[in-house]
Parts: sequence; C-alpha cells; structure tokens
Amino acid sequence: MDNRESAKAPISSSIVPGALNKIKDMATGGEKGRKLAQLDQVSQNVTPDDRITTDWGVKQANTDDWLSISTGDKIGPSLLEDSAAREKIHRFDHERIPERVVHARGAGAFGNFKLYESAEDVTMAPVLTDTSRETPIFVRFSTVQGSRGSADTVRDVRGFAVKFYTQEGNWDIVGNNIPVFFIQDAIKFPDIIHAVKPEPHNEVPQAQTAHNNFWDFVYLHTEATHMYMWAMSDRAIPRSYRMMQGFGVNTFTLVNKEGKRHFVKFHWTPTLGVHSFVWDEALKLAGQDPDFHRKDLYEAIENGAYPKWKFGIQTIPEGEEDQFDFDVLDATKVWPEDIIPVRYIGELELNKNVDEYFPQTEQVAFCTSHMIPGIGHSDDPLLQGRSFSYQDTQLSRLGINWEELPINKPVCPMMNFNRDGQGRHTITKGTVNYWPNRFEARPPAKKEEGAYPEPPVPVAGVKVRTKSAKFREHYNQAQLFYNSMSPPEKNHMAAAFAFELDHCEDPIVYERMSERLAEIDIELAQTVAEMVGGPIPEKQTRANHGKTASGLSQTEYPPEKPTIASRRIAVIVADGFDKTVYDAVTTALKASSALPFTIAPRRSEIYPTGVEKKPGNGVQPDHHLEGMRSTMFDAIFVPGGAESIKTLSKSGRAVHWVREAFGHLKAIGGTGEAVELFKMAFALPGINVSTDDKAVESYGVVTMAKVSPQSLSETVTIAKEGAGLL
Ligand code: HDE
Repeated sequence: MDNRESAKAPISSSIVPGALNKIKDMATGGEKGRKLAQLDQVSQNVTPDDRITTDWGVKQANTDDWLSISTGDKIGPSLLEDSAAREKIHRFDHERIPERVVHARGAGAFGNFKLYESAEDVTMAPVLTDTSRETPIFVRFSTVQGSRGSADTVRDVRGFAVKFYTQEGNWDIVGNNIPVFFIQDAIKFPDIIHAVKPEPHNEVPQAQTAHNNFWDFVYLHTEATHMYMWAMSDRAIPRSYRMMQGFGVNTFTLVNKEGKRHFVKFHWTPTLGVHSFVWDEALKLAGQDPDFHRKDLYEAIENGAYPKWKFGIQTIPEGEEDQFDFDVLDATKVWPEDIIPVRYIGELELNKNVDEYFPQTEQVAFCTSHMIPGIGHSDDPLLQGRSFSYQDTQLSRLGINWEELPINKPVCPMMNFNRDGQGRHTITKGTVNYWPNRFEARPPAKKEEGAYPEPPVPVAGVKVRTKSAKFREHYNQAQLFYNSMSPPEKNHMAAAFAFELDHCEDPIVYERMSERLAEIDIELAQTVAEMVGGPIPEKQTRANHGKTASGLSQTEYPPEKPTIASRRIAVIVADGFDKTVYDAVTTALKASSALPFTIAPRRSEIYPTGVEKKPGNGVQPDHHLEGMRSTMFDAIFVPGGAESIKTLSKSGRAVHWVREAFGHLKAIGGTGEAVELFKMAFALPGINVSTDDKAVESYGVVTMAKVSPQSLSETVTIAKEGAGLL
C-alpha cells in the first residue's frame, strides 16, 4: 500500500478481521443488531478453559497470598516485587470515576426504534423517514438529585436519555419524564442544582427536595413555579421506568430536504400507561428495596415483557412561532396539545439488558449536541448551554477519548484528524493527520454525501443579558397544570407540598411558599399552610385564568391494552392452603405473563391441605413474609384453606401485608376462608365481601366465599381481573 492508499484506508481498519463483514451482513439483513454486533467485538465471554492472568496476560497460580518472606508458620514482610499483587490493588484503587454531577443513579437497556410513518414533510433524517429501518438504541433512565448509591423511588424528576445509533451518526435525545424544567437559561443550572442537592454544611438530605435551600431558591426564582408543580405531582414518583412518559423538554428544529425548518418537541408515551406509587409506598420502598426501579426494568426485560413507548413530535413551522402566549423557546412552558397536537410517528422497544453495568450504563455519555442531518438546534437558551455542558462534563468523567468507548462509538464510520490523548486506542493508518493534505485523504463531505446541513438562519440583535416579556411570565402554565389535575391528583399534590415544607425548618421558607401557592390556587395554599404551620392565606392573590389543557393529567394515559403482563403478584399461603385454587390461579397468571410470587410465613416448604407434611408434598415459597413487603407487589391474592387462613389471621405481619396493600390502593383477591381474613383486616364499614359462590368486588377487594369446580375458572378470571384493577 503506498502512502496515498494507506492515508485513505478506512478507519474501520482497526476493527478485527471479519468483523466488518459481520457488521455489513447485519446492515443488509436489518441493521437493528448493528450496535450489539459491534459491542460483541470487545466483549469477553467466560469459558471453562479460562484461567486468571495478570493484565499483561501471564497465568497466575495464586491470587490470594501476597508474595512474602515467611518461614514456616511465621509471616514475614510482603514483597514490593509482587507485581501481580500490586496490579490487583492498584487497579482496585482506581476503579471509581467521578459520578455524574446530576443524574448519577441510573439504569440502562438496549432496544430498537422503528417508524409507523415517514416524517419526510418535516425532516430529512432517515431515522425519522425510512420506515424500513430498525435503529439500535440505548436508553438510560435516572434520578436527578441523588448520588449513585441513592434509592430509586425518591420524589424526583426522572432522566430519560435515548441514544440512537443511526447510520448517519449518533443522535441523542437527553430528556426527562416531565416536559418542563426549573430554569430558562443554562447559566442558572449550577444554582438550581446546588439548591436541590444536599446542603453544603452537612451534606443533608440525600436525594430530596424536602429541605430549606430548595424551597428558598424556588420561591425567589419564580420561573421554577411550573416545574415544581409537576415535581410535587405523582409524576415524580413513577411506579416503573416502564410506566412513565419521556420528553425532550427543549425545543429542537427539524430540517427537511427543501431546507424548511420546523420547531419540534419530542415525546415518548409508554404503551403500559402512566402509573405512579402512592407516596407512602415510595417512601417505604426507598428503604425496603432501594433498587426497585432498576430491578423492575431488568426483570421485565429478562421475562420478555419488553417495554414500549410511542414516539411523538409536536411541530411548529418556522415563521409561525410568535403566535402563542408563550415563547416556543422557553423550556419552562409546554406546548398545549389542544393547539399543537402530538403526532405519533414511531415506537421504541427495550429488549436487552446490559451485560456489564460499568462499561455500558456508567460509561454511556449523552450529549444534546449529538445531532444528525435533519435535526438541529434552536435558540432555546437552556439547550444552547446544555450543548456545551454535556460535552464538557464527559471530560472529567471519562477522559478526552470518551467517544471511543464501546458504548459511545457510532455504528457508522467515524473518521477525522482528532488524535492522541489519554486512553486513545483507535489505530489510524496513514502518514498524515491534518486537512488539507497532499493526498486529499479524508476530505470533508459534500452535501450529497450526507454532510450535516446548516440552513442559513438570519440573526440580528443587540448583545444583552435579558429575556423577552413572554419569558418573564411564570404563572399561567403552573395554574394550567394544577387546573388540569383530577381531584385525587390535586390531593396528592397538597400532601406532597405538606410533606416537603414540613421538612423545612426555617419559617421564612415554608411561610413564603404558602403565600406563593395562594397565587396558584387558594384551596391548595390553605390546605398546605394549615398542615405546615404559619399564617393561612385568606384569598387568591393572582387571578386564576381557569383554563385546563389536555395531556397534562396522567389519568389521560391508561394502558394501550389492559394487561397484567409483567405485574408482580404476591400469592400468600400458609400450611393448609387450598392447592386447587393456588394452582389454577398461579398457572393462569403465568399464562398471562404476570409474575406470581408465593409468599409464606417461611421460605421452606409449605404444605397444602389434605397432604402429609413431608418434603416433596408441598410448594416452595419464593419469599417469606418478613423478607418481602407488600410494597414490592402490584396485587395480592390469598387462596382459602381453613388452617392457612387461621395462621395468617394470627400473624401480625400477614395482617399488615394485606392492610398495607389495601392502603396503597392495590388490587386484592381472595377465595374461601380468605374472606374471613379480609373481614378482620379491613373491618371497615362499606367493604362488602362475598358470602357464596358469587364474586363480589368492593374497593378493589375481590372475593368469592365458596369455590366449586364449576366456579374455578371464574376464580381465575377474578384473580386476573382483580390484578387488572391496577
Ligand atoms: Fe442535564 N446534565 N443539564 N438536563 N441531564 C447532565 O451530563 C445540564 C437538563 C439530563 O443518563 C450532565 O453526562 C445543564 C434538562 C439527563 O447519562 C450535565 C442543564 C434535562 C441526564 C448536565 C441541564 C436534562 C443529564 C451530567 C441546564 C431534560 C443524564 C452528566 C441547561 C431535558 C444523562 C452528563 C445520562 C445529565 C447538564 C438541564 C436531562 C452536567 C447545564 C432540561 C437525562 O452535563
């Protein structure tokens, strides 16, 4: 190969022989496997023939005893000479990298994106126009405030970051599960994050907005009003990452083949519907199972219940952006769906868990500036600053060659003259590393070769530090959001404010916040003020426009098809339970892809009624009543059996289980003698239970007192429909 040829050698020459063909094959056979095939090239599989080696590849006979000068039983000094021991410790000492400054705790998974229809009227990006494509993607969900080891179920915004590995380069939508943000301008990000994170003097509290500094800041900083209304709603305590919406939040632009621009907002809507915890449940789970969301995502994918989201766009043609009472570039405002409908054009499915957390979920690096031809920036001042920040922050987390890390590497060819730096491992052949060069090697791309287009955008103005009048209006949409909530959602919000402000010690903080709420809704303000103390506002201090909008209440997002697939159902039994009902119900739940778990007073074998209590005659519970709590399940079912119910009725923990599930509004089902357990546990007027072989549903408790062979199939339906009440 002469100089000229080698300078032009494709950069993919660093890929191992044969890999290229494999990737090409995947491209022709459907490129959805492209990213996984690429990752396979750098993955290690453990085989039975493997032996421990040092990092330099030499097999090791003993990795438990440091080489030392020892005589007989007497231990002597350790030798510095033991490079293998030093390497082991040295590697361990440096395992940690800085955690993300925000969104430190997350969970990731792989999947695919495909289109229902082409959006070629608004964009030229093939990922949004080519309906034959299935683009590989990686998604990372996260909480914002907590450290990497904090609990999943805290009250917080959730990150929803999607990396599309397209054939034209990586495209990232780095979004959240709430469509607006606390600030309009990136310059304030350090202030809001300092205010929300643990206080500087004692590093308390962890992963909570419930403290003086947060509420002090957002009171003084009125543009946060709309966002904290969302943060105090049920959106901030999602049941699952699989059951929350995602939003790009910022305003981006789409560019079509003719060069016409549209402003755009991106939406992800889960087909499982939007669901949340009740606050007490979320609080308890934070202690009982801090990894609840991470495990939920993993469990669903392992069980083949692949979560899906519809992908939608709201678009406004350039030139028509000034006709609204809000600025379309203001990230503290939604684009009301009644005036700018969401057009659903595609679908995202998550179908593969990560193989190793650190090199995938931890090292993935998203950037709002990762855009491909057909998708562009807008002048949204929050977005502009973000696009600096994401690229910048990866340097301190991952080093200068972070785009080369396997999880971040594009699946299309990547070539330029950026070189060297710590951790560089691509080997680029050729004698030149600059452009222009005498070989004309690696010239910039032409438009027809797919170069990123920069449609000319006229800009004129005066250099200032200010915002336009529409940006300075901070309350309309906070009221719009609150007015659009259902009565239970409003109650939950009042309780959330009352909880948060109760954790503020400084009266100036909670008293002022009650005053502020009187500018949104007087009833809300009065309820909260009464709970947290201080003067109770007497009147609404800013007129409420009384408007509502579609798409804001989460009650508008039921499951696309009612399903109990992937729902966790506890089937509670003790010795002497009714095995016929147990078998029928657990089999039927599994057949519907729900996940039944048998819970009993102990994890060793439990014996049904009518069998001798000897090993092999019973069922093996998945957990015992002390090991798991009702919070970890979506529904509970208790089969009858006189002895079983007698034992459960005498167990404080068992009674607490069903009471707690009831308090958390879960579906509860029971047959036979279980009716007696429920009567005792709930002992509330108004709850009706069955007295015969007719099923009765009352406040989400479904019972049938007598099960006959004929009514067994009905029992199964009850169990399924009962769980379906979720
Ligand atoms: Fe981020 N944000 N952000 N953010 N953000 C980061 O980037 C930042 C904002 C979001 O799973 C950091 O790689 C600024 C809005 C997600 O890896 C950092 C501003 C939205 C993630 C950063 C914002 C987000 C981040 C920290 C104000 C919703 C996690 C680590 C202008 C649309 C991505 C990192 C992942 C992470 C900066 C505001 C979402 C420091 C300056 C608005 C989902 O660069």
